[in-house]
Amino acid sequence: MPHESVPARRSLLKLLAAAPAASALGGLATAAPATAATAATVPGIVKPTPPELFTIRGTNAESRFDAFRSTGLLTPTDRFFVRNHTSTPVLDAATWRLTLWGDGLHGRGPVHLTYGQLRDLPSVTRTALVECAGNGRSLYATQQGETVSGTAWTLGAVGAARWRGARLSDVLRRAGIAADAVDVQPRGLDDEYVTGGVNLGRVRRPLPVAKALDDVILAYEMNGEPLPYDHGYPVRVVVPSWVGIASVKWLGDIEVSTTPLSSPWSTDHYRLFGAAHPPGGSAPITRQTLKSGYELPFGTTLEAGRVHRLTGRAWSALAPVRGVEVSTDGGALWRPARLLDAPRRDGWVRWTVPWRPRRTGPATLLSRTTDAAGNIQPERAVHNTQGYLFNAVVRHPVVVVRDGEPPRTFV
Ligand SMILES: Nc1nc2c(c(=O)[nH]1)N[C@H]1C(S)=C(S)[C@@H](COP(=O)(O)O)O[C@H]1N2
Ligand SMILES: [Mo]
Repeated sequence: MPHESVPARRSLLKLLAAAPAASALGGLATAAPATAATAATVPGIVKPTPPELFTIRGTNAESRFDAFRSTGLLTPTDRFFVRNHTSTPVLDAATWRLTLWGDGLHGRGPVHLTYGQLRDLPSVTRTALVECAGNGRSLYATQQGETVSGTAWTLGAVGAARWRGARLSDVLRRAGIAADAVDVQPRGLDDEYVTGGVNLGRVRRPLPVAKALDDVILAYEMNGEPLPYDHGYPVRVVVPSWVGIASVKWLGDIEVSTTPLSSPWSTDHYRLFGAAHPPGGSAPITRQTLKSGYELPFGTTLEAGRVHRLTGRAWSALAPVRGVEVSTDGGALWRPARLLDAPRRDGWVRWTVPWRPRRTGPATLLSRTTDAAGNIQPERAVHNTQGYLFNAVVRHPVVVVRDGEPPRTFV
């Protein structure tokens, strides 16, 4: 467990990163923690992102999938991926307001809610994964030889947390949502996003009323603590089973509309474009897909002649996981892995399989999820130009070495 071997400096950073808790309870000043001078930070991300837990990709921090090995069903904040279009704003719950507005409200005028008023509404607690639509994107290139644009995630743009908050449906009803409202559009308080010289405005994406009234949460707690700054403090949207972009962080306002809404995040991005898709692109993507992965670094070494207890995770946004099969010989022979958790919706299951490699040299480990709706990870994912929804079986390279050879990592 590499994260536990790093000495005291980390505990100090953890304390600093826990600042939202103090500010929510005691009204302390909410200045950004003074971690900028340490190596383990990324500009724009407040919490430490040490290399044993994260891979930095621009303004984003990808979780190392092998760092999930020592965790349970929930992903601790210290290793939960961060996807920021710009940078984490350090907001103050005491002055925060949520504004609901638009022609889809009875009263027409805007409605405001304070943090206290939101917390006074009945709360719900549920586990849900947040997973970027582009999780696994780099595998389109490395595994399928296809060109895609966007952040080159491997498998670590996903995490599971226990979210507590108010139901979006309660908030919408309280604000007076009209019967003929069709879309709502949450928007973040982070900076406007400028890309290729074009200002796309603040991060926002329409959500159909049917989903908004179903199981969406306005979350103020993550794993029993106030939301960390990087994950949306003081309030974020959590849209279970949908692509991560729907779960808007640092929520500031929600437009409620009787006509369909759009944003660059539902028109130019987060649709499927390419030869296999309709000419103008698919409808905006909604649900995530299914995946699985080994909790090992790519290219890691394993000793020949001894039994390795390989572990991994499997998840599906479409139905509970039914089973996981693995192959340790590049896909010729498959056998079932043992599931360590009862499959449930919106979570992942841990699995394990023993492997005693005999021959030294490169080997390819594969894993394949099947879910209760009969979905199964295909051999190839259907290409789309922006590399969304990668669902294919991942070919995980390892190197088997002779007993006693010093461990090395081949990338
Ligand atoms: N306001 C705001 N919300 C946002 C984003 C953002 O940059 N700004 N990124 C989105 C994307 S693309 C993803 S995948 C998830 C990531 O959530 P996390 O950083 O808490 O893991 O947040 C979403 N919500
Ligand atoms: Mo994302």
